[in-house]
Amino acid sequence: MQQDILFISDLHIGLEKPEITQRFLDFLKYRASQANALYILGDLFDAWIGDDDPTPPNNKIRTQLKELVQSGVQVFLQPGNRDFLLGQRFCEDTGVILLDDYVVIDLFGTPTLITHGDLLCTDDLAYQAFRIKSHTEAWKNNVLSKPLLLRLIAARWYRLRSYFHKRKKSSDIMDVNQNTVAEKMLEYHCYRLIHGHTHRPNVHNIVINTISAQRFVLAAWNKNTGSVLSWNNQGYQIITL
Ligand SMILES: [Mn+2]
Repeated sequence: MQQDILFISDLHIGLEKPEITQRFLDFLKYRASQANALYILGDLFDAWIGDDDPTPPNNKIRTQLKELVQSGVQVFLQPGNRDFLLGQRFCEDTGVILLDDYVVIDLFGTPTLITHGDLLCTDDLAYQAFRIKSHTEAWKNNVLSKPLLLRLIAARWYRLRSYFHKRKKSSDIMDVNQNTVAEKMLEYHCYRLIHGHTHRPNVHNIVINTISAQRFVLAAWNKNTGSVLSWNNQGYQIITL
């Protein structure tokens, strides 16, 4: 046991990206199994259209996560903007614990705020409006009650649309809003924040009300590499897979 706590996000796993799936399965088996806990901070999947979707590689991932949990490693999952429909059944299947959008954890003595990161991008008004709508029970129930095939088609369409939308938006809008970051850290009394979503990996040293704080931005995984933030009682390191 290396007695560390691992953070990952933005793997965007999907059928057409087998390299990322394989790297994740290997990571669970050989690296996460040595840790105390694993936090997945959203967008593990590129799209999640319901816990009943058996499209590969969903079942392989369910099985490997379950094995990890059964071996004694706690696995926590925060929903991202792509996989916020992950639900109770997925948790029952895997033993993974689903977390709220904002959670404070005790990271070796330092209260640390974790979140996917999309809620911090408050300059993107259109997205935030969609987010409010799509997170209502009525919206989710409406989607999840549709036949699986219809949801599969809709997801393809949605991803295509989102791809073109993203290209139109200015890159500032796609990043976090600094005031929102400060507000949230103050609200949760945390001077350390870990999030993903923006695909702009970095460690930002900031000052909030004269107190120095840190904002860790996790890296997205891609075809060639994966990134893991690892903490132990000595500090942190960023592992490249
Ligand atoms: Mn995201």
